[in-house]
Amino acid sequence: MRPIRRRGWEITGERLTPERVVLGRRRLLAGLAGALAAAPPSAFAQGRDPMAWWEAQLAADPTRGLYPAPRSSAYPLDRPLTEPRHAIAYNNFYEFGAQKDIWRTAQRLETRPWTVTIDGLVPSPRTVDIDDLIRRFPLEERTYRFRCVEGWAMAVPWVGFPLADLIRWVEPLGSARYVVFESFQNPRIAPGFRQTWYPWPYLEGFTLAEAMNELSLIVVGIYGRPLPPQLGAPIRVITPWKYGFKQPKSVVRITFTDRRPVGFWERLQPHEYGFWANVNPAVPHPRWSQATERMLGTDERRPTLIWNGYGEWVAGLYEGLRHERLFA
Ligand SMILES: Nc1nc2c(c(=O)[nH]1)N[C@H]1C(S)=C(S)[C@@H](COP(=O)(O)O)O[C@H]1N2
Ligand SMILES: [Mo]
Repeated sequence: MRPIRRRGWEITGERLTPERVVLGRRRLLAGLAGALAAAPPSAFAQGRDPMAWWEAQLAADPTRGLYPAPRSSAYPLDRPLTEPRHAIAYNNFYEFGAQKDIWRTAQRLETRPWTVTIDGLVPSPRTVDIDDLIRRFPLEERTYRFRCVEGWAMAVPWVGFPLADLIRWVEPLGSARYVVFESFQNPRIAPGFRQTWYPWPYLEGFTLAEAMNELSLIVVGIYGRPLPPQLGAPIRVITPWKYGFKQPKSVVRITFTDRRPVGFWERLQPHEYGFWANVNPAVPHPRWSQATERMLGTDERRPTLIWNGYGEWVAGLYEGLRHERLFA
């Protein structure tokens, strides 16, 4: 944990590790003990190269034959793609720890067998095997910008299918107004669950209109391959106009509901994180400016784009909602 020595405006959120709660000393010590106890004993012996790990996993992945997926030209980028080695080694995945280098611990995630339960306000709740789910919809590749609320950003080719396709398949009841995504919860493999002050499981939700937007993607791959565990294998959500914390990894449950969900970070720090969390350079986080962002793997800072540059697709979703806290 880093103490805050300067005011938020003078330092970026990234350096403040902002998504961490300001913990009491006792909790901090308990957390450290838990993390040490759960550290894989042979972690160092297993190698320090995340690309090599990823390579090794591919051979066993039952969906590898679905790649490469055709790239959609509808979502051009205004910047170079982030190099894979940076995107796969600088992550937020609090189940595996609150540092950015959790990639190695995340290799403990067992991504097969894996099922996703779809329930709530649907005519027929179901639990589907991940490989059946992935094969049900045609995969495509899309290059998207990605922006973490901490001030770092990347541009990556995701592989997946529109969330709208899944929703049309499930045909939620007319009373459904939100869709909620819940991440895996297995304390046996992930040390973060011992940090009991976090409101596990990680979950986030969207209005049905947001979820049906053509940009909303169910993601199963990146850079022409299945996702590595640290990026949320075997299945995650991407809504590129929102801050990264709105986009749960390693999803096991998709629930349709008529009640607005309170997400993981909103539950933890409601004065800092809200339901909408749309990217906006003009609305600072309570502890730092959002005017610029750093591209992963570089020292380059770029101006943050309103709606992360996706206003053409999504601004209309929020007309008439100006009284809401749309940008935090
Ligand atoms: N289950 C889960 N999903 C999560 C998180 C997390 O800690 N746990 N972190 C979120 C945050 S804050 C960000 S910025 C992105 C990071 O995605 P990446 O590591 O693939 O870049 O994942 C989001 N989804
Ligand atoms: Mo984030």
